[in-house]
Amino acid sequence: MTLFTPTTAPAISLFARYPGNPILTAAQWPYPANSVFNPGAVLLPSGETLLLARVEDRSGMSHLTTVLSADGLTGWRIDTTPTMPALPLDCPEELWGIEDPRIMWMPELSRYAITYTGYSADGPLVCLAYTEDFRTFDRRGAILLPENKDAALFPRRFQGRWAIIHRPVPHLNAAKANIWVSYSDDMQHWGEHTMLLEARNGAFWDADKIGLSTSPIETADGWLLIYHGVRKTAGGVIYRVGLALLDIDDPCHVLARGDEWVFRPETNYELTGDVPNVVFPCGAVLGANGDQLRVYYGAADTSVAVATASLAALLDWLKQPRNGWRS
Ligand code: BMA
Repeated sequence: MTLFTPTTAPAISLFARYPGNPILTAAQWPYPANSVFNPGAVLLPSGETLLLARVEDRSGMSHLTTVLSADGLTGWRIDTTPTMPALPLDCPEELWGIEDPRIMWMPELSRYAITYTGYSADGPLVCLAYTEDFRTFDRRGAILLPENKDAALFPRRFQGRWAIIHRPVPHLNAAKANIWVSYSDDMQHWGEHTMLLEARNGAFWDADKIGLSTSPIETADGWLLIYHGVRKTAGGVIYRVGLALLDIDDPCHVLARGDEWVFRPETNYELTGDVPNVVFPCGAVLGANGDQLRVYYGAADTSVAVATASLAALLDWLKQPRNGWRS
């Protein structure tokens, strides 16, 4: 059982919202859109920040569109047509759209891997595509069975095998949804399924349902995980964000996990929208100074916002004995 120890310093000060939020909305879109949210993010070799935004069209289906900025905050250039449309005729796993991409540069493959949710007739499942340029996409189809989402790859092999984090839901109306790790020789066939983080119980902010937010972030102390927890309340669900740290050589080994959330819906654009009370990061980029992390998130399933944090401060916060850290 986890015992709860209150802190003296409010964890919320770890993240600072960009004053220009929301940075992307449907009103700016070059073609009709209902909402723009939950973008994957990557820093390109040119230094530009690329977001692959989820765009929900006016039928309710989502596709992905590339957006670029020199500083990752302003001057966003939006593709004028959907960059990665769903292809329901060729890919049945994309019947009702594609959602919530996570991006990882894979040095061994010299390509980016995009893990995203395919909304199939049998529910959400994890799909994989590769790209070199965010113009053409080499789709590899569904790599994990439904219901499953919130998947991201590690950028290199562990003892010869690739590893993926994902969030299966064991059965319809299951009481709990936890975060798992699986392994593969070829990134197509996955096994050795291992539970990584369990949703907590009772009143915890991350009771019952959790999922990975951004792709794992490599640090000197281990893999930083930013994850979301879903709290069910009488007023609806609240999506908040927490932190965990994994062993750098063994991603199944959890070094630390915070008891408290570190980011929650607070502003008008997070509290109101198509789905109120949601902050849902899918991408993070480390700035040139190697410390400032820009976390891109969907706000209320309606717009895209960004918050910054010091990577060192996040790790210091996690590396407290009360978060399970043993130095
Ligand atoms: C999750 C996903 C996200 C969405 C969130 C809040 O289950 O479907 O795409 O942002 O719910 O509605």
